[in-house]
Amino acid sequence: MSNEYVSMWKDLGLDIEAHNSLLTFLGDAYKDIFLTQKERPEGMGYFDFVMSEVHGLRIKELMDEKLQGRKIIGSYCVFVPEEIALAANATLVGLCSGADFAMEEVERYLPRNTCALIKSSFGFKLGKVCPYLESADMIVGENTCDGKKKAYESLGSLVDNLYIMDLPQMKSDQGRDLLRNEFDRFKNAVEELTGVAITEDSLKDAVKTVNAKRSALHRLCMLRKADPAPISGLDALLANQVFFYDNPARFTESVNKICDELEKRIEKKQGVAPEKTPRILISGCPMAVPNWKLPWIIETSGAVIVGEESCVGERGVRNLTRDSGTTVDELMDAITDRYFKVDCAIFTPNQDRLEHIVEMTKAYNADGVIHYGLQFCHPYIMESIPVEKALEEKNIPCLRIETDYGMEDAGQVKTRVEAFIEQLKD
Ligand code: BJ8
Repeated sequence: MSNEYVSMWKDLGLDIEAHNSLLTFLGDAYKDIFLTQKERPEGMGYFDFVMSEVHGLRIKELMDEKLQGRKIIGSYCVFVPEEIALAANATLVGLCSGADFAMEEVERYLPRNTCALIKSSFGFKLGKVCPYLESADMIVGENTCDGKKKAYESLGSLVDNLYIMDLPQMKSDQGRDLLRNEFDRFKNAVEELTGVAITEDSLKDAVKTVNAKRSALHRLCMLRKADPAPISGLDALLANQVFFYDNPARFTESVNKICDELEKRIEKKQGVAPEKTPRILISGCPMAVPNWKLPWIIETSGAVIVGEESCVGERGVRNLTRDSGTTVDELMDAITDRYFKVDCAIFTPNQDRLEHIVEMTKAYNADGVIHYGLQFCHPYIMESIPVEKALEEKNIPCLRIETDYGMEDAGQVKTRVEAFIEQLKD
């Protein structure tokens, strides 16, 4: 690692030793899981580079942006509108993490039976290993599940720049009004942070930038309908994960480049696995870097993942924002309408999500669905039962997996996944 990065991390207050061990773990896992895959598209080279520099070059870029007066906003949820941040000269980065860290310390703040995603975020703060969190000028927490809601109360004692966004729990007119009001309040807070007033032009440009990012990922999703699958689920997940860190324009260009390559592969019937390999749709909790356990198990057990019904996946990117508004107010309405469609399991009732999972299964020619619930995540684990029922009604096989970030249950999960894949072959 270059000395320049080490001094940058020191300036950010990272624990250099702990951070080095995290980077070693990340590098090893990446090598074992991603670089051993066969027939990877050449365009994945860009994502390999991004991952090798995820705490290096990208952080340097963010620090340079800060020197030029730009602000960095960190978020834990796809409900935080990137459009508003961009329009006010700020960069939005994702802060969720997918590995256990400093767990003993974490359990001084959170009960043991808290989901791994929340614990991990605390672990990265307490262990001083997340340069994104440390470079953020504002950290946005949102009132989604009870776990996050209460955890942010404790996080407030660990950081001095926490902003809480309230969110509705029902898709009613009142729920939409609440979201619109909260987005207005967020807009005011971001303008105050950056000292930049959002204009119709800046908001329109930001909407276009984010739409382009989402469209590129959507294009990638559509190409995964092909059999043989032109890209592995692991690589597609990686692109979805990088969405939360990368420079938006560069990300869009890189994903579109991969899509060009995939189109050629599809023409030549070239795939990452032979035709008729069992095809899986994953549905459920988001998977943050480096949470690659379940996809890795699935794709080393004789199946290929063809879609993710997840916030790090289609739930996060599927809807675009109308960019036809001619005033800030109209554009804010369009942003509200777009985000109000996100069918997170914190909503009740959440029929749209059930229908969307069935739709996705058909659209991607999936043979079965694996529902991924993080242990202690009540919204998704409880909703996995209606999901399974909705799929059963359509004769779509479903396997419900409940797990965490640890590898202790990997053997057991693999056995269940293998049995499920065998059943799909019958
Ligand atoms: S919009 S899915 S990103 S809240 S896994 S912390 S739900 S107990 S992450 Fe999410 Fe926004 Fe919804 Fe998406 Fe709670 Fe469950 Fe943990 Fe979760």
